[in-house]
Amino acid sequence: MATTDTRIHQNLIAGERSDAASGDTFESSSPADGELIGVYPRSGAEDVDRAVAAATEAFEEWRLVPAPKRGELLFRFAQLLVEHKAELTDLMTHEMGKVKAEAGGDVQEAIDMSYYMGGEGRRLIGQTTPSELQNKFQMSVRMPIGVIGVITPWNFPIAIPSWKIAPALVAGNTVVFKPATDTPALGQRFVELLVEAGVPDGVVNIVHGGGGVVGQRLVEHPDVPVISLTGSRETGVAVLHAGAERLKHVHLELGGKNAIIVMDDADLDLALDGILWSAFGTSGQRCTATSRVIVHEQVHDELVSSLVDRAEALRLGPGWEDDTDVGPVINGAALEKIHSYTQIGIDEGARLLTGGGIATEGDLGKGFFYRPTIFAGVQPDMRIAQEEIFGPTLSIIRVASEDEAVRVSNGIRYGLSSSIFTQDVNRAFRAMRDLQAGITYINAGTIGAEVHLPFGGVKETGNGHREAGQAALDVFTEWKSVYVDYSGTLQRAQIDNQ
Ligand code: UN1
Repeated sequence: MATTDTRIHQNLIAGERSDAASGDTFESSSPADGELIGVYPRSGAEDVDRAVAAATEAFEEWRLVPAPKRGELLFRFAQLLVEHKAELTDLMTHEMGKVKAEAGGDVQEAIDMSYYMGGEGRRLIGQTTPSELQNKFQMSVRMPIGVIGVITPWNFPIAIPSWKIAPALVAGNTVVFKPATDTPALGQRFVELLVEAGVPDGVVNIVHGGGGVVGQRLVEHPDVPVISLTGSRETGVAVLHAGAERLKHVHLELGGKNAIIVMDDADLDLALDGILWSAFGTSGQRCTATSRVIVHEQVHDELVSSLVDRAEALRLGPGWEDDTDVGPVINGAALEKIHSYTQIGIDEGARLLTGGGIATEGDLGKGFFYRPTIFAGVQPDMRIAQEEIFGPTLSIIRVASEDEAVRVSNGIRYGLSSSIFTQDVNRAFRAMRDLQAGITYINAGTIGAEVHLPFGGVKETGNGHREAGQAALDVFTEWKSVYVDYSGTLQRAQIDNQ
């Protein structure tokens, strides 16, 4: 099977494949069973420099390709993703670990984004406005910026690169792409399909390697004016600091500690479905995952007991098996971190209702599996209710009112996604207004964003930018205002119109 071949891979720079200048490599292996997926270059600063030089050179032609043509390339890419969906889905279950249905959804999100951004090639809409003077015309247009440094995480290894690379390309920029070291094979396939779709040499370059070296050099490189990063809060802060020296545009998509509120009038079966899906889908490794449930005391006991039953019925296993509900977590360090939070929760006095352990029976012992974990009796200020664990760990917080529920939901440093289950339309609208988050769901869990609306968070989830939708273009373009005076005389704005 192609996905189990041990193949040696290379960077792609200026349309040519190359090893790291140092010759160093690293391996990608499956979190489900340790199978070797591939060997990739462990690149260094000089490899990044070559890629940036190639992207800088390619920018001069690419920015002049008419935007509809750039969009057509994305349509071809989307079509190739459709054709390769099964292969990419299978590879994702092996390399990243998520279950088949979710892996297919990840690829589908990239298909949707590529079609959506392809269509932007015929829009990229600016504004025309009247002038305050006669015989003068004015408009604003979006301009490409240059070389975009794209640094992506392993949890959405096909979708997230598309969120950044598709808008970057349609707007006329070129790209140096560093995929996560846990999912290089998927990053590589993504770029190979772009090449097959006809992306010119140097327009998209991939440089494999660690964040400390490749990412760092990209962030510091004087010829990379924009960095788009999805990652941890800590990495985001470091990138922002490093980019500040050159006044770079730094687009950050960081953590979450998202809550589902369940009110006393909620459809509890629906809420249970939403919680299970949002808390344990992708083994909780989404920035939009639900890690807190804030439940009204009237329905607390009923909800919690059904939730525990349903969580215990989830089957752990490799993502490629049809009956797996929950796949592995990404690596040994993640497993340890997640497990350490179980001890933290116990030490803080929360009640561990289920899970809380590493699963090792049978073949699970070959991978990084953690049991779906539920704590009750959680206080809003406990570390397990404040810090992003990025695993299948859920904290239940009991509240007495809608006000308290909203206050607790907001009482964190992050602000990505939020949700309320209620049948009361007035409550739903108040929640829409009052929940401090970039995304609010009514009667649905905290995951399920679509590509044509802005995606991102408030507070420390980011720095104000958005991905997806038209909003993404703001990251990858600069506005230029153009004034055309056809009066043949000097007309002074703010003076000659008096
Ligand atoms: C992420 O977790 O980094 O809404 C992205 C969702 C997905 C995207 C998640 N469409 O959960």
